[in-house]
Amino acid sequence: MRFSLLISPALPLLSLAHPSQMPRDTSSIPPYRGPAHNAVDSPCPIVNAFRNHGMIHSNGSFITKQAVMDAMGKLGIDSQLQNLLASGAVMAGQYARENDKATIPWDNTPGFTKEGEWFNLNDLDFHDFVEHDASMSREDAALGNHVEFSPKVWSQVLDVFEGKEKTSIDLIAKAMNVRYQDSKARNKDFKDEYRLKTAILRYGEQAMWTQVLAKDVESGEVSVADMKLLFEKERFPDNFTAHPPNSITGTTVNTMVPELFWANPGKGDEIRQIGIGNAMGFKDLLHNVNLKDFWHPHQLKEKVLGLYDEKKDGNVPIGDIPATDNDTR
Ligand SMILES: *[C@@H]1O[C@H](CO)[C@@H](O)[C@H](O)[C@H]1NC(C)=O
Ligand SMILES: CC(=O)N[C@H]1CO[C@H](CO)[C@@H](O)[C@@H]1O
Repeated sequence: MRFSLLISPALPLLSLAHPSQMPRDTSSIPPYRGPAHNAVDSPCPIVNAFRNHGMIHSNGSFITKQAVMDAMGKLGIDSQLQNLLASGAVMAGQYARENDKATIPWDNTPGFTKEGEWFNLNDLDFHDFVEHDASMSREDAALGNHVEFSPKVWSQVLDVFEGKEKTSIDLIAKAMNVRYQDSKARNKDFKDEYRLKTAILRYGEQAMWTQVLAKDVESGEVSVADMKLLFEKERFPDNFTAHPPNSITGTTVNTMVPELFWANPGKGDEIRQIGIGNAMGFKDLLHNVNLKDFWHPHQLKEKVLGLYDEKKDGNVPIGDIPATDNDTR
């Protein structure tokens, strides 16, 4: 099964060996040195960790697309996925500057441009573009500070990992649901704002940090201590050995996203909220949208509605979503 949402797995690996058989790069991550005194923050622990390790400017300002791509490369992320993620950051920067943090003009989304290929870390704060509700470690924008790490929000996640040494797909999915339910219960904007793109970002993010920190990219098993270091201190573990080049790709991420989704005890509720209909299935949907649609939400919506229409002919794929919603908390 191939999921083309984040990326199509087209780039041939440059090396003949499978990445997991190559020696890990033990020297690529510079030591932690903390943010500069005038540093700006993003709501993303990994990007802040790049800053804190001096992999991008330690003040978080004027980060070129290439600089953040190089930093991702050092974690073993391949160039296509680097490009997708960095493009999103650059676009968030364009929105933030052009719209002065006003409403996002969803229907006039600019394309990928060559101009302005840089961003500030705090451009990613722009609510509901990259930054989203039901984060694992930040409060919702409507409820408080959506940029800084929130010990209160994070404690909900930690409760799920209580007494465990390692994370797993099941535990991460469970923690995601706890955050989803909390956000839904407390945030009056949730019903309007939590949609397909939010879900894809949320699941994609969990796949990303998990794969960066895990010994085995697709296992979902990360030392809970390392996870805490990343979220709480925004740093990589000491003596962190990053994966070799091209280990983390659109394919590895797109494989884990539906795994997390299936494992989520609240997926029935989430499917209804994101409006893709019970029967269609998240997996089926991921298979049918692509990179360009993703950063162009208007097109994404059209595509989803188009798909939904096509499926109304009675030939509805059931996907792997169980018929009965297991909508427990
Ligand atoms: C941040 O650091 C970069 C690179 O050293 C520099 O060009 C830029 O002026 C700094 N920005 C601020 C706001 O200090
Ligand atoms: C296990 C290991 O290699 N530990 C080393 C981690 O890095 C510090 C210096 O930053 C060394 O002192 C440790 O020996």
